[in-house]
Amino acid sequence: TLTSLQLREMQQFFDSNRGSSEEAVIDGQPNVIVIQLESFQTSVIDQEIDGQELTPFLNDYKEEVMYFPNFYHQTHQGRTSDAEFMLNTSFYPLKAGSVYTRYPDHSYDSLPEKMEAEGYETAAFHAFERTFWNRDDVYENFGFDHFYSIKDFPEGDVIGLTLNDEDFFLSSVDRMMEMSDPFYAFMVALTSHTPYDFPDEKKELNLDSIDEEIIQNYYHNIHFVDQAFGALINKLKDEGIWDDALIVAYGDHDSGLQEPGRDMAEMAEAESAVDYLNLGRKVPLFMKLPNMSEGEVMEQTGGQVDIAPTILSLLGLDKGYMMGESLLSDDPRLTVFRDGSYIYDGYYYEADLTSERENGNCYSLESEELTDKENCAPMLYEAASHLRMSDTIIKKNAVGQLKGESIEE
Ligand code: GP9
Repeated sequence: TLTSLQLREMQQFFDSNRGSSEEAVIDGQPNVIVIQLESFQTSVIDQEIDGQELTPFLNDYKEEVMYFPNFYHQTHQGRTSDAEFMLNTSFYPLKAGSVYTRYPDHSYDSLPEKMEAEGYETAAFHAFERTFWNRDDVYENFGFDHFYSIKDFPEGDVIGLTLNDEDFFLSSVDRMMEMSDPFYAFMVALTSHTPYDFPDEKKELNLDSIDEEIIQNYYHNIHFVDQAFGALINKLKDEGIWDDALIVAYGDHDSGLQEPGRDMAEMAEAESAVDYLNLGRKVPLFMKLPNMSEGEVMEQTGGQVDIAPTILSLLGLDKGYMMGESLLSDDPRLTVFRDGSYIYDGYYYEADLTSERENGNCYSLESEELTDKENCAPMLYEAASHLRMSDTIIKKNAVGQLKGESIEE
Protein backbone atom coordinates (compact mmCIF):
# COMPACT_ATOMS: atom_id res chain seq x y z
CA THR A 1 0.00 0.00 0.00
CA LEU A 2 0.99 3.66 -0.35
CA THR A 3 2.27 5.48 2.71
CA SER A 4 0.24 8.49 3.82
CA LEU A 5 3.03 10.75 2.53
CA GLN A 6 2.93 9.11 -0.92
CA LEU A 7 -0.85 9.24 -0.92
CA ARG A 8 -0.83 12.97 -0.17
CA GLU A 9 1.78 13.76 -2.83
CA MET A 10 -0.08 11.73 -5.45
CA GLN A 11 -3.50 13.11 -4.61
CA GLN A 12 -2.04 16.60 -4.98
CA PHE A 13 -0.60 15.66 -8.36
CA PHE A 14 -3.82 14.14 -9.69
CA ASP A 15 -5.91 17.03 -8.32
CA SER A 16 -3.73 19.61 -10.08
CA ASN A 17 -3.57 17.46 -13.23
CA ARG A 18 -7.34 17.27 -13.72
CA GLY A 19 -7.26 19.69 -16.66
CA SER A 20 -9.64 22.43 -17.62
CA SER A 21 -13.26 21.81 -18.37
CA GLU A 22 -13.25 24.50 -21.05
CA GLU A 23 -12.17 22.23 -23.88
CA ALA A 24 -14.51 21.36 -26.72
CA VAL A 25 -16.71 18.40 -25.97
CA ILE A 26 -18.36 16.21 -28.58
CA ASP A 27 -22.17 16.03 -28.46
CA GLY A 28 -23.65 12.63 -27.68
CA GLN A 29 -21.75 9.36 -27.46
CA PRO A 30 -19.75 8.69 -30.62
CA ASN A 31 -18.30 5.28 -31.39
CA VAL A 32 -14.58 5.40 -30.60
CA ILE A 33 -12.10 3.52 -32.80
CA VAL A 34 -8.40 3.50 -31.91
CA ILE A 35 -5.85 2.04 -34.31
CA GLN A 36 -2.27 1.35 -33.20
CA LEU A 37 0.14 0.93 -36.13
CA GLU A 38 3.26 -1.22 -35.72
CA SER A 39 6.74 0.41 -35.89
CA PHE A 40 5.23 3.39 -37.65
CA GLN A 41 7.38 6.50 -37.37
CA THR A 42 6.52 10.04 -38.46
CA SER A 43 9.50 10.26 -40.82
CA VAL A 44 7.64 8.14 -43.42
CA ILE A 45 4.78 10.63 -43.70
CA ASP A 46 5.30 12.74 -46.84
CA GLN A 47 8.58 10.93 -47.48
CA GLU A 48 9.35 10.26 -51.15
CA ILE A 49 11.97 7.91 -52.49
CA ASP A 50 12.88 8.47 -56.13
CA GLY A 51 9.57 10.28 -56.62
CA GLN A 52 7.47 7.55 -54.97
CA GLU A 53 5.37 8.43 -51.92
CA LEU A 54 5.71 5.88 -49.10
CA THR A 55 2.34 6.76 -47.56
CA PRO A 56 0.09 8.26 -50.27
CA PHE A 57 -3.11 7.51 -48.35
CA LEU A 58 -1.99 9.00 -45.04
CA ASN A 59 -0.49 12.04 -46.78
CA ASP A 60 -4.00 12.87 -48.04
CA TYR A 61 -5.73 11.66 -44.88
CA LYS A 62 -3.94 14.25 -42.77
CA GLU A 63 -5.67 16.97 -44.80
CA GLU A 64 -9.03 15.52 -43.69
CA VAL A 65 -8.41 15.08 -39.95
CA MET A 66 -6.38 16.51 -37.08
CA TYR A 67 -2.73 15.63 -37.61
CA PHE A 68 -0.14 15.96 -34.84
CA PRO A 69 3.37 16.14 -36.37
CA ASN A 70 5.05 16.82 -33.00
CA PHE A 71 3.84 13.75 -31.20
CA TYR A 72 6.33 11.35 -29.56
CA HIS A 73 6.29 7.71 -28.55
CA GLN A 74 7.20 7.05 -24.94
CA THR A 75 7.68 3.29 -25.18
CA HIS A 76 10.63 1.52 -23.62
CA GLN A 77 11.57 -2.15 -23.25
CA GLY A 78 7.95 -3.33 -23.56
CA ARG A 79 7.69 -1.84 -27.07
CA THR A 80 4.21 -2.61 -28.50
CA SER A 81 2.86 -3.57 -25.09
CA ASP A 82 4.13 -0.28 -23.62
CA ALA A 83 2.24 1.68 -26.27
CA GLU A 84 -0.97 -0.26 -25.62
CA PHE A 85 -0.50 0.18 -21.89
CA MET A 86 -0.13 3.95 -22.22
CA LEU A 87 -3.12 4.18 -24.53
CA ASN A 88 -5.44 2.37 -22.15
CA THR A 89 -4.15 3.58 -18.76
CA SER A 90 -2.13 6.77 -19.33
CA PHE A 91 0.67 5.50 -17.05
CA TYR A 92 4.32 5.34 -18.11
CA PRO A 93 6.12 2.12 -19.03
CA LEU A 94 8.46 0.58 -16.50
CA LYS A 95 12.21 1.16 -16.48
CA ALA A 96 12.77 -2.56 -17.06
CA GLY A 97 10.52 -5.06 -18.80
CA SER A 98 6.85 -4.64 -19.62
CA VAL A 99 3.93 -4.02 -17.28
CA TYR A 100 2.08 -6.67 -19.34
CA THR A 101 4.48 -9.38 -18.24
CA ARG A 102 5.49 -8.09 -14.80
CA TYR A 103 2.14 -6.95 -13.41
CA PRO A 104 -0.57 -8.30 -15.74
CA ASP A 105 -3.24 -8.35 -13.01
CA HIS A 106 -2.88 -4.81 -11.69
CA SER A 107 -5.76 -2.36 -12.05
CA TYR A 108 -6.05 1.17 -13.42
CA ASP A 109 -8.61 3.83 -14.09
CA SER A 110 -8.60 2.39 -17.59
CA LEU A 111 -10.11 3.77 -20.77
CA PRO A 112 -12.29 0.67 -21.44
CA GLU A 113 -13.58 0.65 -17.87
CA LYS A 114 -14.45 4.32 -17.98
CA MET A 115 -16.19 3.94 -21.31
CA GLU A 116 -18.07 0.87 -20.17
CA ALA A 117 -19.38 2.85 -17.21
CA GLU A 118 -20.90 5.24 -19.78
CA GLY A 119 -22.66 2.39 -21.59
CA TYR A 120 -20.02 1.58 -24.22
CA GLU A 121 -19.42 -1.97 -25.47
CA THR A 122 -15.65 -2.46 -25.67
CA ALA A 123 -13.39 -4.75 -27.70
CA ALA A 124 -9.70 -5.22 -28.40
CA PHE A 125 -8.54 -6.65 -31.75
CA HIS A 126 -5.13 -8.17 -32.43
CA ALA A 127 -4.67 -10.97 -34.97
CA PHE A 128 -2.02 -12.89 -33.05
CA GLU A 129 -1.85 -15.49 -30.29
CA ARG A 130 -4.09 -14.51 -27.38
CA THR A 131 -1.46 -15.08 -24.73
CA PHE A 132 1.39 -13.10 -26.34
CA TRP A 133 2.41 -10.28 -23.98
CA ASN A 134 -0.25 -11.77 -21.57
CA ARG A 135 -2.86 -9.87 -23.54
CA ASP A 136 -5.62 -12.30 -22.57
CA ASP A 137 -5.21 -11.42 -18.88
CA VAL A 138 -4.30 -7.78 -19.35
CA TYR A 139 -7.20 -6.91 -21.64
CA GLU A 140 -9.59 -8.58 -19.23
CA ASN A 141 -8.12 -6.56 -16.38
CA PHE A 142 -8.40 -3.35 -18.36
CA GLY A 143 -12.10 -4.21 -18.59
CA PHE A 144 -12.51 -5.02 -22.29
CA ASP A 145 -15.72 -6.96 -22.98
CA HIS A 146 -14.17 -8.88 -25.90
CA PHE A 147 -10.73 -9.75 -27.22
CA TYR A 148 -10.64 -10.88 -30.86
CA SER A 149 -7.34 -12.70 -31.42
CA ILE A 150 -6.01 -14.73 -34.36
CA LYS A 151 -8.47 -17.59 -33.85
CA ASP A 152 -11.36 -15.19 -34.46
CA PHE A 153 -10.13 -14.04 -37.88
CA PRO A 154 -10.69 -15.80 -41.22
CA GLU A 155 -7.58 -17.18 -42.92
CA GLY A 156 -5.77 -14.84 -45.26
CA ASP A 157 -2.29 -14.00 -46.57
CA VAL A 158 0.33 -13.89 -43.89
CA ILE A 159 2.87 -11.04 -43.95
CA GLY A 160 5.56 -11.09 -41.27
CA LEU A 161 4.22 -12.61 -38.06
CA THR A 162 0.58 -13.09 -38.92
CA LEU A 163 -2.51 -12.18 -40.96
CA ASN A 164 -1.85 -9.05 -43.03
CA ASP A 165 -3.19 -5.72 -41.76
CA GLU A 166 -5.66 -5.21 -44.61
CA ASP A 167 -7.56 -8.44 -43.87
CA PHE A 168 -7.16 -7.75 -40.16
CA PHE A 169 -8.69 -4.28 -40.45
CA LEU A 170 -11.55 -5.30 -42.73
CA SER A 171 -12.56 -8.32 -40.62
CA SER A 172 -12.35 -6.18 -37.48
CA VAL A 173 -14.90 -3.78 -38.97
CA ASP A 174 -17.23 -6.77 -39.57
CA ARG A 175 -16.93 -7.57 -35.84
CA MET A 176 -17.54 -3.92 -34.89
CA MET A 177 -20.75 -3.97 -36.88
CA GLU A 178 -22.01 -6.74 -34.59
CA MET A 179 -21.37 -4.58 -31.53
CA SER A 180 -24.00 -2.31 -30.07
CA ASP A 181 -23.57 1.46 -30.25
CA PRO A 182 -21.79 3.19 -28.71
CA PHE A 183 -18.67 1.03 -28.89
CA TYR A 184 -14.97 1.43 -28.19
CA ALA A 185 -12.78 -0.63 -30.56
CA PHE A 186 -9.04 -0.86 -29.97
CA MET A 187 -7.14 -2.36 -32.91
CA VAL A 188 -3.47 -3.34 -32.75
CA ALA A 189 -1.99 -3.85 -36.24
CA LEU A 190 1.06 -6.01 -36.78
CA THR A 191 2.20 -6.26 -40.41
CA SER A 192 5.11 -3.80 -40.19
CA HIS A 193 6.93 -5.71 -37.46
CA THR A 194 10.68 -6.24 -37.37
CA PRO A 195 12.55 -7.92 -39.17
CA TYR A 196 10.27 -6.48 -41.90
CA ASP A 197 10.50 -9.41 -44.36
CA PHE A 198 8.04 -8.68 -47.14
CA PRO A 199 6.79 -10.92 -49.97
CA ASP A 200 8.34 -10.02 -53.34
CA GLU A 201 5.03 -10.36 -55.22
CA LYS A 202 3.45 -7.64 -53.08
CA LYS A 203 6.24 -5.08 -53.51
CA GLU A 204 5.00 -1.97 -55.34
CA LEU A 205 7.91 0.43 -54.90
CA ASN A 206 11.29 0.50 -56.59
CA LEU A 207 13.72 1.04 -53.71
CA ASP A 208 16.91 -0.08 -55.42
CA SER A 209 18.61 3.19 -54.53
CA ILE A 210 18.66 2.15 -50.85
CA ASP A 211 21.57 -0.11 -49.91
CA GLU A 212 20.23 -1.75 -46.77
CA GLU A 213 17.70 -4.45 -47.62
CA ILE A 214 16.07 -4.32 -44.19
CA ILE A 215 15.34 -0.61 -44.69
CA GLN A 216 13.92 -1.29 -48.17
CA ASN A 217 11.69 -3.93 -46.61
CA TYR A 218 10.60 -1.60 -43.82
CA TYR A 219 9.40 0.88 -46.44
CA HIS A 220 7.62 -1.86 -48.43
CA ASN A 221 5.79 -2.78 -45.23
CA ILE A 222 4.90 0.83 -44.49
CA HIS A 223 3.56 1.29 -48.01
CA PHE A 224 1.40 -1.81 -47.60
CA VAL A 225 0.08 -0.69 -44.19
CA ASP A 226 -0.72 2.73 -45.65
CA GLN A 227 -2.96 1.18 -48.30
CA ALA A 228 -4.45 -1.25 -45.72
CA PHE A 229 -5.30 1.75 -43.54
CA GLY A 230 -6.90 3.37 -46.59
CA ALA A 231 -9.02 0.24 -47.13
CA LEU A 232 -10.09 0.43 -43.47
CA ILE A 233 -11.14 4.06 -43.70
CA ASN A 234 -13.01 3.44 -46.96
CA LYS A 235 -14.86 0.52 -45.40
CA LEU A 236 -15.78 2.62 -42.34
CA LYS A 237 -17.13 5.25 -44.75
CA ASP A 238 -19.03 2.69 -46.86
CA GLU A 239 -20.60 1.11 -43.80
CA GLY A 240 -21.75 4.49 -42.43
CA ILE A 241 -19.53 4.26 -39.33
CA TRP A 242 -17.10 7.02 -40.28
CA ASP A 243 -19.10 10.25 -40.05
CA ASP A 244 -20.22 10.11 -36.44
CA ALA A 245 -17.20 8.30 -35.00
CA LEU A 246 -14.13 9.53 -33.13
CA ILE A 247 -11.21 7.80 -34.85
CA VAL A 248 -7.68 7.89 -33.46
CA ALA A 249 -4.64 6.34 -35.17
CA TYR A 250 -1.01 6.47 -34.08
CA GLY A 251 2.32 4.66 -34.39
CA ASP A 252 3.41 2.52 -31.46
CA HIS A 253 7.17 3.08 -31.74
CA ASP A 254 10.08 3.62 -34.12
CA SER A 255 11.50 1.07 -36.58
CA GLY A 256 14.80 0.60 -34.74
CA LEU A 257 16.58 1.32 -38.03
CA GLN A 258 17.46 4.96 -37.52
CA GLU A 259 20.87 4.84 -35.84
CA PRO A 260 23.65 7.20 -37.01
CA GLY A 261 25.47 5.92 -40.08
CA ARG A 262 22.54 3.90 -41.44
CA ASP A 263 20.66 4.68 -44.66
CA MET A 264 17.58 5.97 -42.89
CA ALA A 265 19.53 8.56 -40.89
CA GLU A 266 21.42 9.59 -44.01
CA MET A 267 18.23 10.03 -46.04
CA ALA A 268 16.80 12.18 -43.23
CA GLU A 269 20.09 14.13 -43.15
CA ALA A 270 20.08 13.64 -39.38
CA GLU A 271 22.91 15.40 -37.58
CA SER A 272 21.80 17.06 -34.37
CA ALA A 273 20.36 15.47 -31.22
CA VAL A 274 17.03 17.05 -32.16
CA ASP A 275 17.17 15.42 -35.62
CA TYR A 276 17.64 12.02 -33.96
CA LEU A 277 14.87 12.78 -31.49
CA ASN A 278 12.56 13.55 -34.41
CA LEU A 279 13.59 10.46 -36.35
CA GLY A 280 13.53 8.01 -33.48
CA ARG A 281 10.82 9.34 -31.19
CA LYS A 282 8.18 10.94 -33.41
CA VAL A 283 5.23 8.76 -34.35
CA PRO A 284 2.26 10.14 -36.28
CA LEU A 285 -1.04 10.79 -34.53
CA PHE A 286 -4.28 11.35 -36.46
CA MET A 287 -7.55 12.25 -34.77
CA LYS A 288 -10.87 12.41 -36.62
CA LEU A 289 -13.69 14.03 -34.67
CA PRO A 290 -17.33 13.29 -35.49
CA ASN A 291 -18.57 15.15 -38.56
CA MET A 292 -15.24 16.82 -39.19
CA SER A 293 -15.31 18.74 -42.45
CA GLU A 294 -11.67 19.75 -42.81
CA GLY A 295 -8.30 18.82 -41.40
CA GLU A 296 -6.01 20.77 -39.13
CA VAL A 297 -2.32 20.53 -38.31
CA MET A 298 -1.94 20.48 -34.53
CA GLU A 299 1.54 21.79 -33.73
CA GLN A 300 1.49 21.15 -29.98
CA THR A 301 3.88 18.56 -28.56
CA GLY A 302 2.66 15.53 -26.65
CA GLY A 303 3.10 11.85 -26.11
CA GLN A 304 1.25 8.57 -25.87
CA VAL A 305 0.19 9.03 -22.23
CA ASP A 306 -1.86 12.00 -23.46
CA ILE A 307 -4.15 10.12 -25.85
CA ALA A 308 -6.58 8.64 -23.29
CA PRO A 309 -7.01 11.99 -21.47
CA THR A 310 -7.69 13.62 -24.87
CA ILE A 311 -10.36 11.06 -25.76
CA LEU A 312 -12.01 11.39 -22.34
CA SER A 313 -11.92 15.16 -22.47
CA LEU A 314 -13.56 15.12 -25.92
CA LEU A 315 -16.27 12.86 -24.51
CA GLY A 316 -16.75 15.25 -21.60
CA LEU A 317 -15.56 12.63 -19.09
CA ASP A 318 -13.22 13.07 -16.12
CA LYS A 319 -9.89 11.37 -16.73
CA GLY A 320 -9.59 10.37 -13.10
CA TYR A 321 -6.24 8.79 -12.21
CA MET A 322 -4.26 9.23 -15.41
CA MET A 323 -0.78 10.74 -15.77
CA GLY A 324 -1.21 12.42 -19.16
CA GLU A 325 -2.98 15.61 -20.23
CA SER A 326 -5.39 16.39 -23.02
CA LEU A 327 -3.60 17.31 -26.23
CA LEU A 328 -6.29 19.87 -26.96
CA SER A 329 -5.57 22.10 -23.96
CA ASP A 330 -3.47 25.18 -24.72
CA ASP A 331 -1.10 24.73 -21.78
CA PRO A 332 2.38 23.45 -22.63
CA ARG A 333 2.61 19.84 -21.58
CA LEU A 334 5.47 17.80 -20.23
CA THR A 335 6.42 14.79 -22.36
CA VAL A 336 8.64 12.47 -20.36
CA PHE A 337 10.65 9.60 -21.79
CA ARG A 338 11.56 6.57 -19.77
CA ASP A 339 15.27 7.36 -19.69
CA GLY A 340 14.56 10.65 -17.91
CA SER A 341 14.75 12.83 -21.03
CA TYR A 342 11.80 15.13 -21.63
CA ILE A 343 10.27 17.86 -23.77
CA TYR A 344 8.65 20.96 -22.39
CA ASP A 345 7.71 24.30 -23.86
CA GLY A 346 10.09 24.29 -26.82
CA TYR A 347 13.04 22.58 -25.13
CA TYR A 348 14.35 19.05 -25.17
CA TYR A 349 16.28 17.74 -22.19
CA GLU A 350 18.41 14.78 -23.17
CA ALA A 351 19.32 12.81 -20.07
CA ASP A 352 22.92 11.71 -19.69
CA LEU A 353 22.58 8.01 -19.10
CA THR A 354 26.17 7.58 -18.03
CA SER A 355 26.11 9.95 -15.07
CA GLU A 356 23.83 12.08 -12.93
CA ARG A 357 20.39 13.05 -14.05
CA GLU A 358 21.32 16.75 -13.81
CA ASN A 359 24.18 16.34 -16.30
CA GLY A 360 22.03 16.03 -19.40
CA ASN A 361 21.91 18.52 -22.27
CA CYS A 362 19.22 21.07 -23.05
CA TYR A 363 18.35 21.78 -26.70
CA SER A 364 16.02 24.25 -28.34
CA LEU A 365 13.56 22.29 -30.50
CA GLU A 366 13.34 25.16 -32.92
CA SER A 367 17.00 26.04 -33.50
CA GLU A 368 18.20 22.49 -32.65
CA GLU A 369 21.10 24.22 -30.83
CA LEU A 370 22.44 23.27 -27.42
CA THR A 371 21.17 25.93 -25.00
CA ASP A 372 21.65 26.98 -21.39
CA LYS A 373 20.58 24.21 -19.01
CA GLU A 374 18.44 26.76 -17.18
CA ASN A 375 15.93 26.54 -20.05
CA CYS A 376 15.22 22.92 -19.18
CA ALA A 377 15.69 23.21 -15.41
CA PRO A 378 12.07 24.04 -14.44
CA MET A 379 10.88 20.52 -15.26
CA LEU A 380 13.88 18.48 -14.10
CA TYR A 381 12.29 17.57 -10.78
CA GLU A 382 8.79 17.27 -12.23
CA ALA A 383 9.82 14.83 -14.98
CA ALA A 384 11.60 12.55 -12.51
CA SER A 385 8.67 12.69 -10.14
CA HIS A 386 6.22 11.67 -12.91
CA LEU A 387 8.24 8.51 -13.53
CA ARG A 388 8.66 7.80 -9.83
CA MET A 389 4.94 8.21 -9.07
CA SER A 390 3.94 6.13 -12.06
CA ASP A 391 6.33 3.31 -11.04
CA THR A 392 5.13 3.33 -7.45
CA ILE A 393 1.47 3.23 -8.40
CA ILE A 394 1.98 0.43 -10.93
CA LYS A 395 4.14 -1.72 -8.66
CA LYS A 396 1.92 -1.24 -5.60
CA ASN A 397 -1.25 -1.68 -7.65
CA ALA A 398 -2.36 1.51 -5.94
CA VAL A 399 -4.98 3.09 -8.21
CA GLY A 400 -7.74 1.52 -6.09
CA GLN A 401 -6.24 3.07 -2.95
CA LEU A 402 -6.05 6.47 -4.64
CA LYS A 403 -9.71 6.10 -5.57
CA GLY A 404 -10.51 5.40 -1.92
CA GLU A 405 -11.45 1.76 -2.46
CA SER A 406 -10.96 -0.53 0.51
CA ILE A 407 -7.69 -2.47 0.31
CA GLU A 408 -7.66 -6.25 0.23
CA GLU A 409 -4.63 -7.61 2.12
C1 GP9 B 1 3.02 -9.24 -31.20
C2 GP9 B 1 3.48 -7.83 -31.10
C3 GP9 B 1 4.95 -7.76 -30.96
O1 GP9 B 1 1.76 -9.45 -30.69
O2 GP9 B 1 2.87 -7.14 -30.11
O3 GP9 B 1 5.37 -6.44 -31.11
P1 GP9 B 1 6.68 -5.87 -30.37
O4 GP9 B 1 6.36 -5.69 -28.94
O5 GP9 B 1 7.77 -6.88 -30.57
O6 GP9 B 1 6.95 -4.54 -31.04
